[in-house]
Amino acid sequence: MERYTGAEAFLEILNTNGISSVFFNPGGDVCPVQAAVCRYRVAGKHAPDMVLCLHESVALAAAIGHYMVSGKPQAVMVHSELGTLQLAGQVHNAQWGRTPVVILAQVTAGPARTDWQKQPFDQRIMLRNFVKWDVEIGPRDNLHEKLQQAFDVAMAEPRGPVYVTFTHEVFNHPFDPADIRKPKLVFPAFPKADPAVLTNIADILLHAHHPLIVAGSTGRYIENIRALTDLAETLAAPVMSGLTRMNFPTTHPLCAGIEHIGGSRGINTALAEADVILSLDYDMPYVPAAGSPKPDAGILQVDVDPLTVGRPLWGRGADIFLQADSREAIPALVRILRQHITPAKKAELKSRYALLAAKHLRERQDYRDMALSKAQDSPVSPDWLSYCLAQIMGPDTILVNHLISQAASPTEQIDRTEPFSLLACAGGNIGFAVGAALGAKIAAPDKTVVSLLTDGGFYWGCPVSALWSARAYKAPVLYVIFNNRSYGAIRQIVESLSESKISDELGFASGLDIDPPVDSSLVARSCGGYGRIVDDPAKVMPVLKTALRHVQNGRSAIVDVMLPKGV
Ligand SMILES: Cc1ncc(C[n+]2csc(CCOP(=O)(O)OP(=O)(O)O)c2C)c(N)n1
Repeated sequence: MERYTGAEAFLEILNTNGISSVFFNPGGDVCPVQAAVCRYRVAGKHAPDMVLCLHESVALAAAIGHYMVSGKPQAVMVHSELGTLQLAGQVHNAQWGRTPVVILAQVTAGPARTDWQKQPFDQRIMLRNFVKWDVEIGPRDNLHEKLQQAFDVAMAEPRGPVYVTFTHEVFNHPFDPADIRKPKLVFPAFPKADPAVLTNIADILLHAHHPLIVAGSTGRYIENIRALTDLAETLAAPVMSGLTRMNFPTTHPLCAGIEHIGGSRGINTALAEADVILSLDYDMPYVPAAGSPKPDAGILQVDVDPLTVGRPLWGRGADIFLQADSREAIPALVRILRQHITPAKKAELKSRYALLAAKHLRERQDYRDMALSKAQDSPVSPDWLSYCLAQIMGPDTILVNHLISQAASPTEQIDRTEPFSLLACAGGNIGFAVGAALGAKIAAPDKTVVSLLTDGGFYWGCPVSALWSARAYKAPVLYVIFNNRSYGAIRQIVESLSESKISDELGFASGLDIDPPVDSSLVARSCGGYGRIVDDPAKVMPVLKTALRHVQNGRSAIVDVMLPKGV
């Protein structure tokens, strides 16, 4: 009789949920699944690709990157408590990024094991602060039903990670295929946005002099990009896009830019100038004090999770909280606005549109001029580097952007217009961009993926692990390091606290600088990639072009550009 175990049932669930890649790092507990994949392959049956990641945090970062491009639920397998601990800060990033990922690990602790306080050992407590749901599957559970429930919970809005532990028997035991029912893959619908509340929102927006729309993750649904454009044009309101998604084309005359978190340019002025802010699917986690909205600005928060349960918001509440699915709420708001716009209002909005369009044009020209004026700066200017990147990237290129001190430069220089062509980290763990770019490339093998990262982010991101997987799974990425040889953000804080100019000596003495830097070109070469360190501004463009050619020919590349130190 054909062998059919829990592991086969697991593969069936992955297949029906459209999971094409399992990002994993094994222990004995994953072996039954690896063995089932072998049996499936020998039998010519479809099983997902098992993408071996040499570090678990890369596995989870890759899953986040894959989801942000594919929109599909993700599965990550790690070895018991040891692998779980290695997932590290990516769990936080998955939570903040609302990533529907099911993380699976076996429980190895027997019933007699306790913690230091003599309480029963609870493996799931490790991730409980970050996940929507944690559950254990035991031998008496129907694996199929419980696992499907885990994927359903992860995918239901607001999406988020789920931690599933399982006992040793679960994947090894015979499983009756008759117990497998095709899942319905239907997620709970949200009640329609309350028309009275939407009418109120429309009224407030129409009376505002400087309304601003802020879109956080609306672009996770492709239809929202068109709908948001309709909304902005109907209201003649600028749109500031959150940095984690392509929500609104930067080339649109109403684009007020992509949010950047402090960094080289300080604050986004759009937030500080608005009298009413319509916040769509936006957490506002980092709004720095200086860039916060005016104290009397109206805040209208529309989100599937308007109170952002489990994640701190920005500490000042809102005038309206509306729980709604933006796919339904944005077009509904557009309809209401259109009904309420009088001919006089229409004329007013038309002139506001013209002013905003002129401002947009001016700003873009200023950005270009600024970058070009720095073309010869040595050390290399991040604006010049971003300008050069813009020249080698097509609209379809997927940009994985995790810069900190230079956050503003690429948002100003590199246009993003196509759905899913931008992804960035919603959480605070900086080791995101290396693994996320790998996952994005695996999700979209025909697209070019360019990952911008800090030197700190490069080291945190376990580059050897990610580059090994990129090579093995034919998922080459162009990594560009904006290298300031320092923990620049921390340096700024220490500089202000110490009230002293941080010299090289002080930077080293206080543990701020990562200098001398690691020779990343050797890291690239050790993993079969192309690597170059660039400190001459004239070499930036030619090296980027060469690196891109290597990537298009199947090799990952690291271009490590030396910028001014510490800033
Ligand atoms: C995993 C992790 N550890 C520590 C921090 C705290 N932290 C915030 S910014 C920063 C410095 C980041 O340096 P780098 O990534 O090189 O970027 P830069 O500030 O130089 O632009 C640190 C250590 C963090 N956010 N994430």
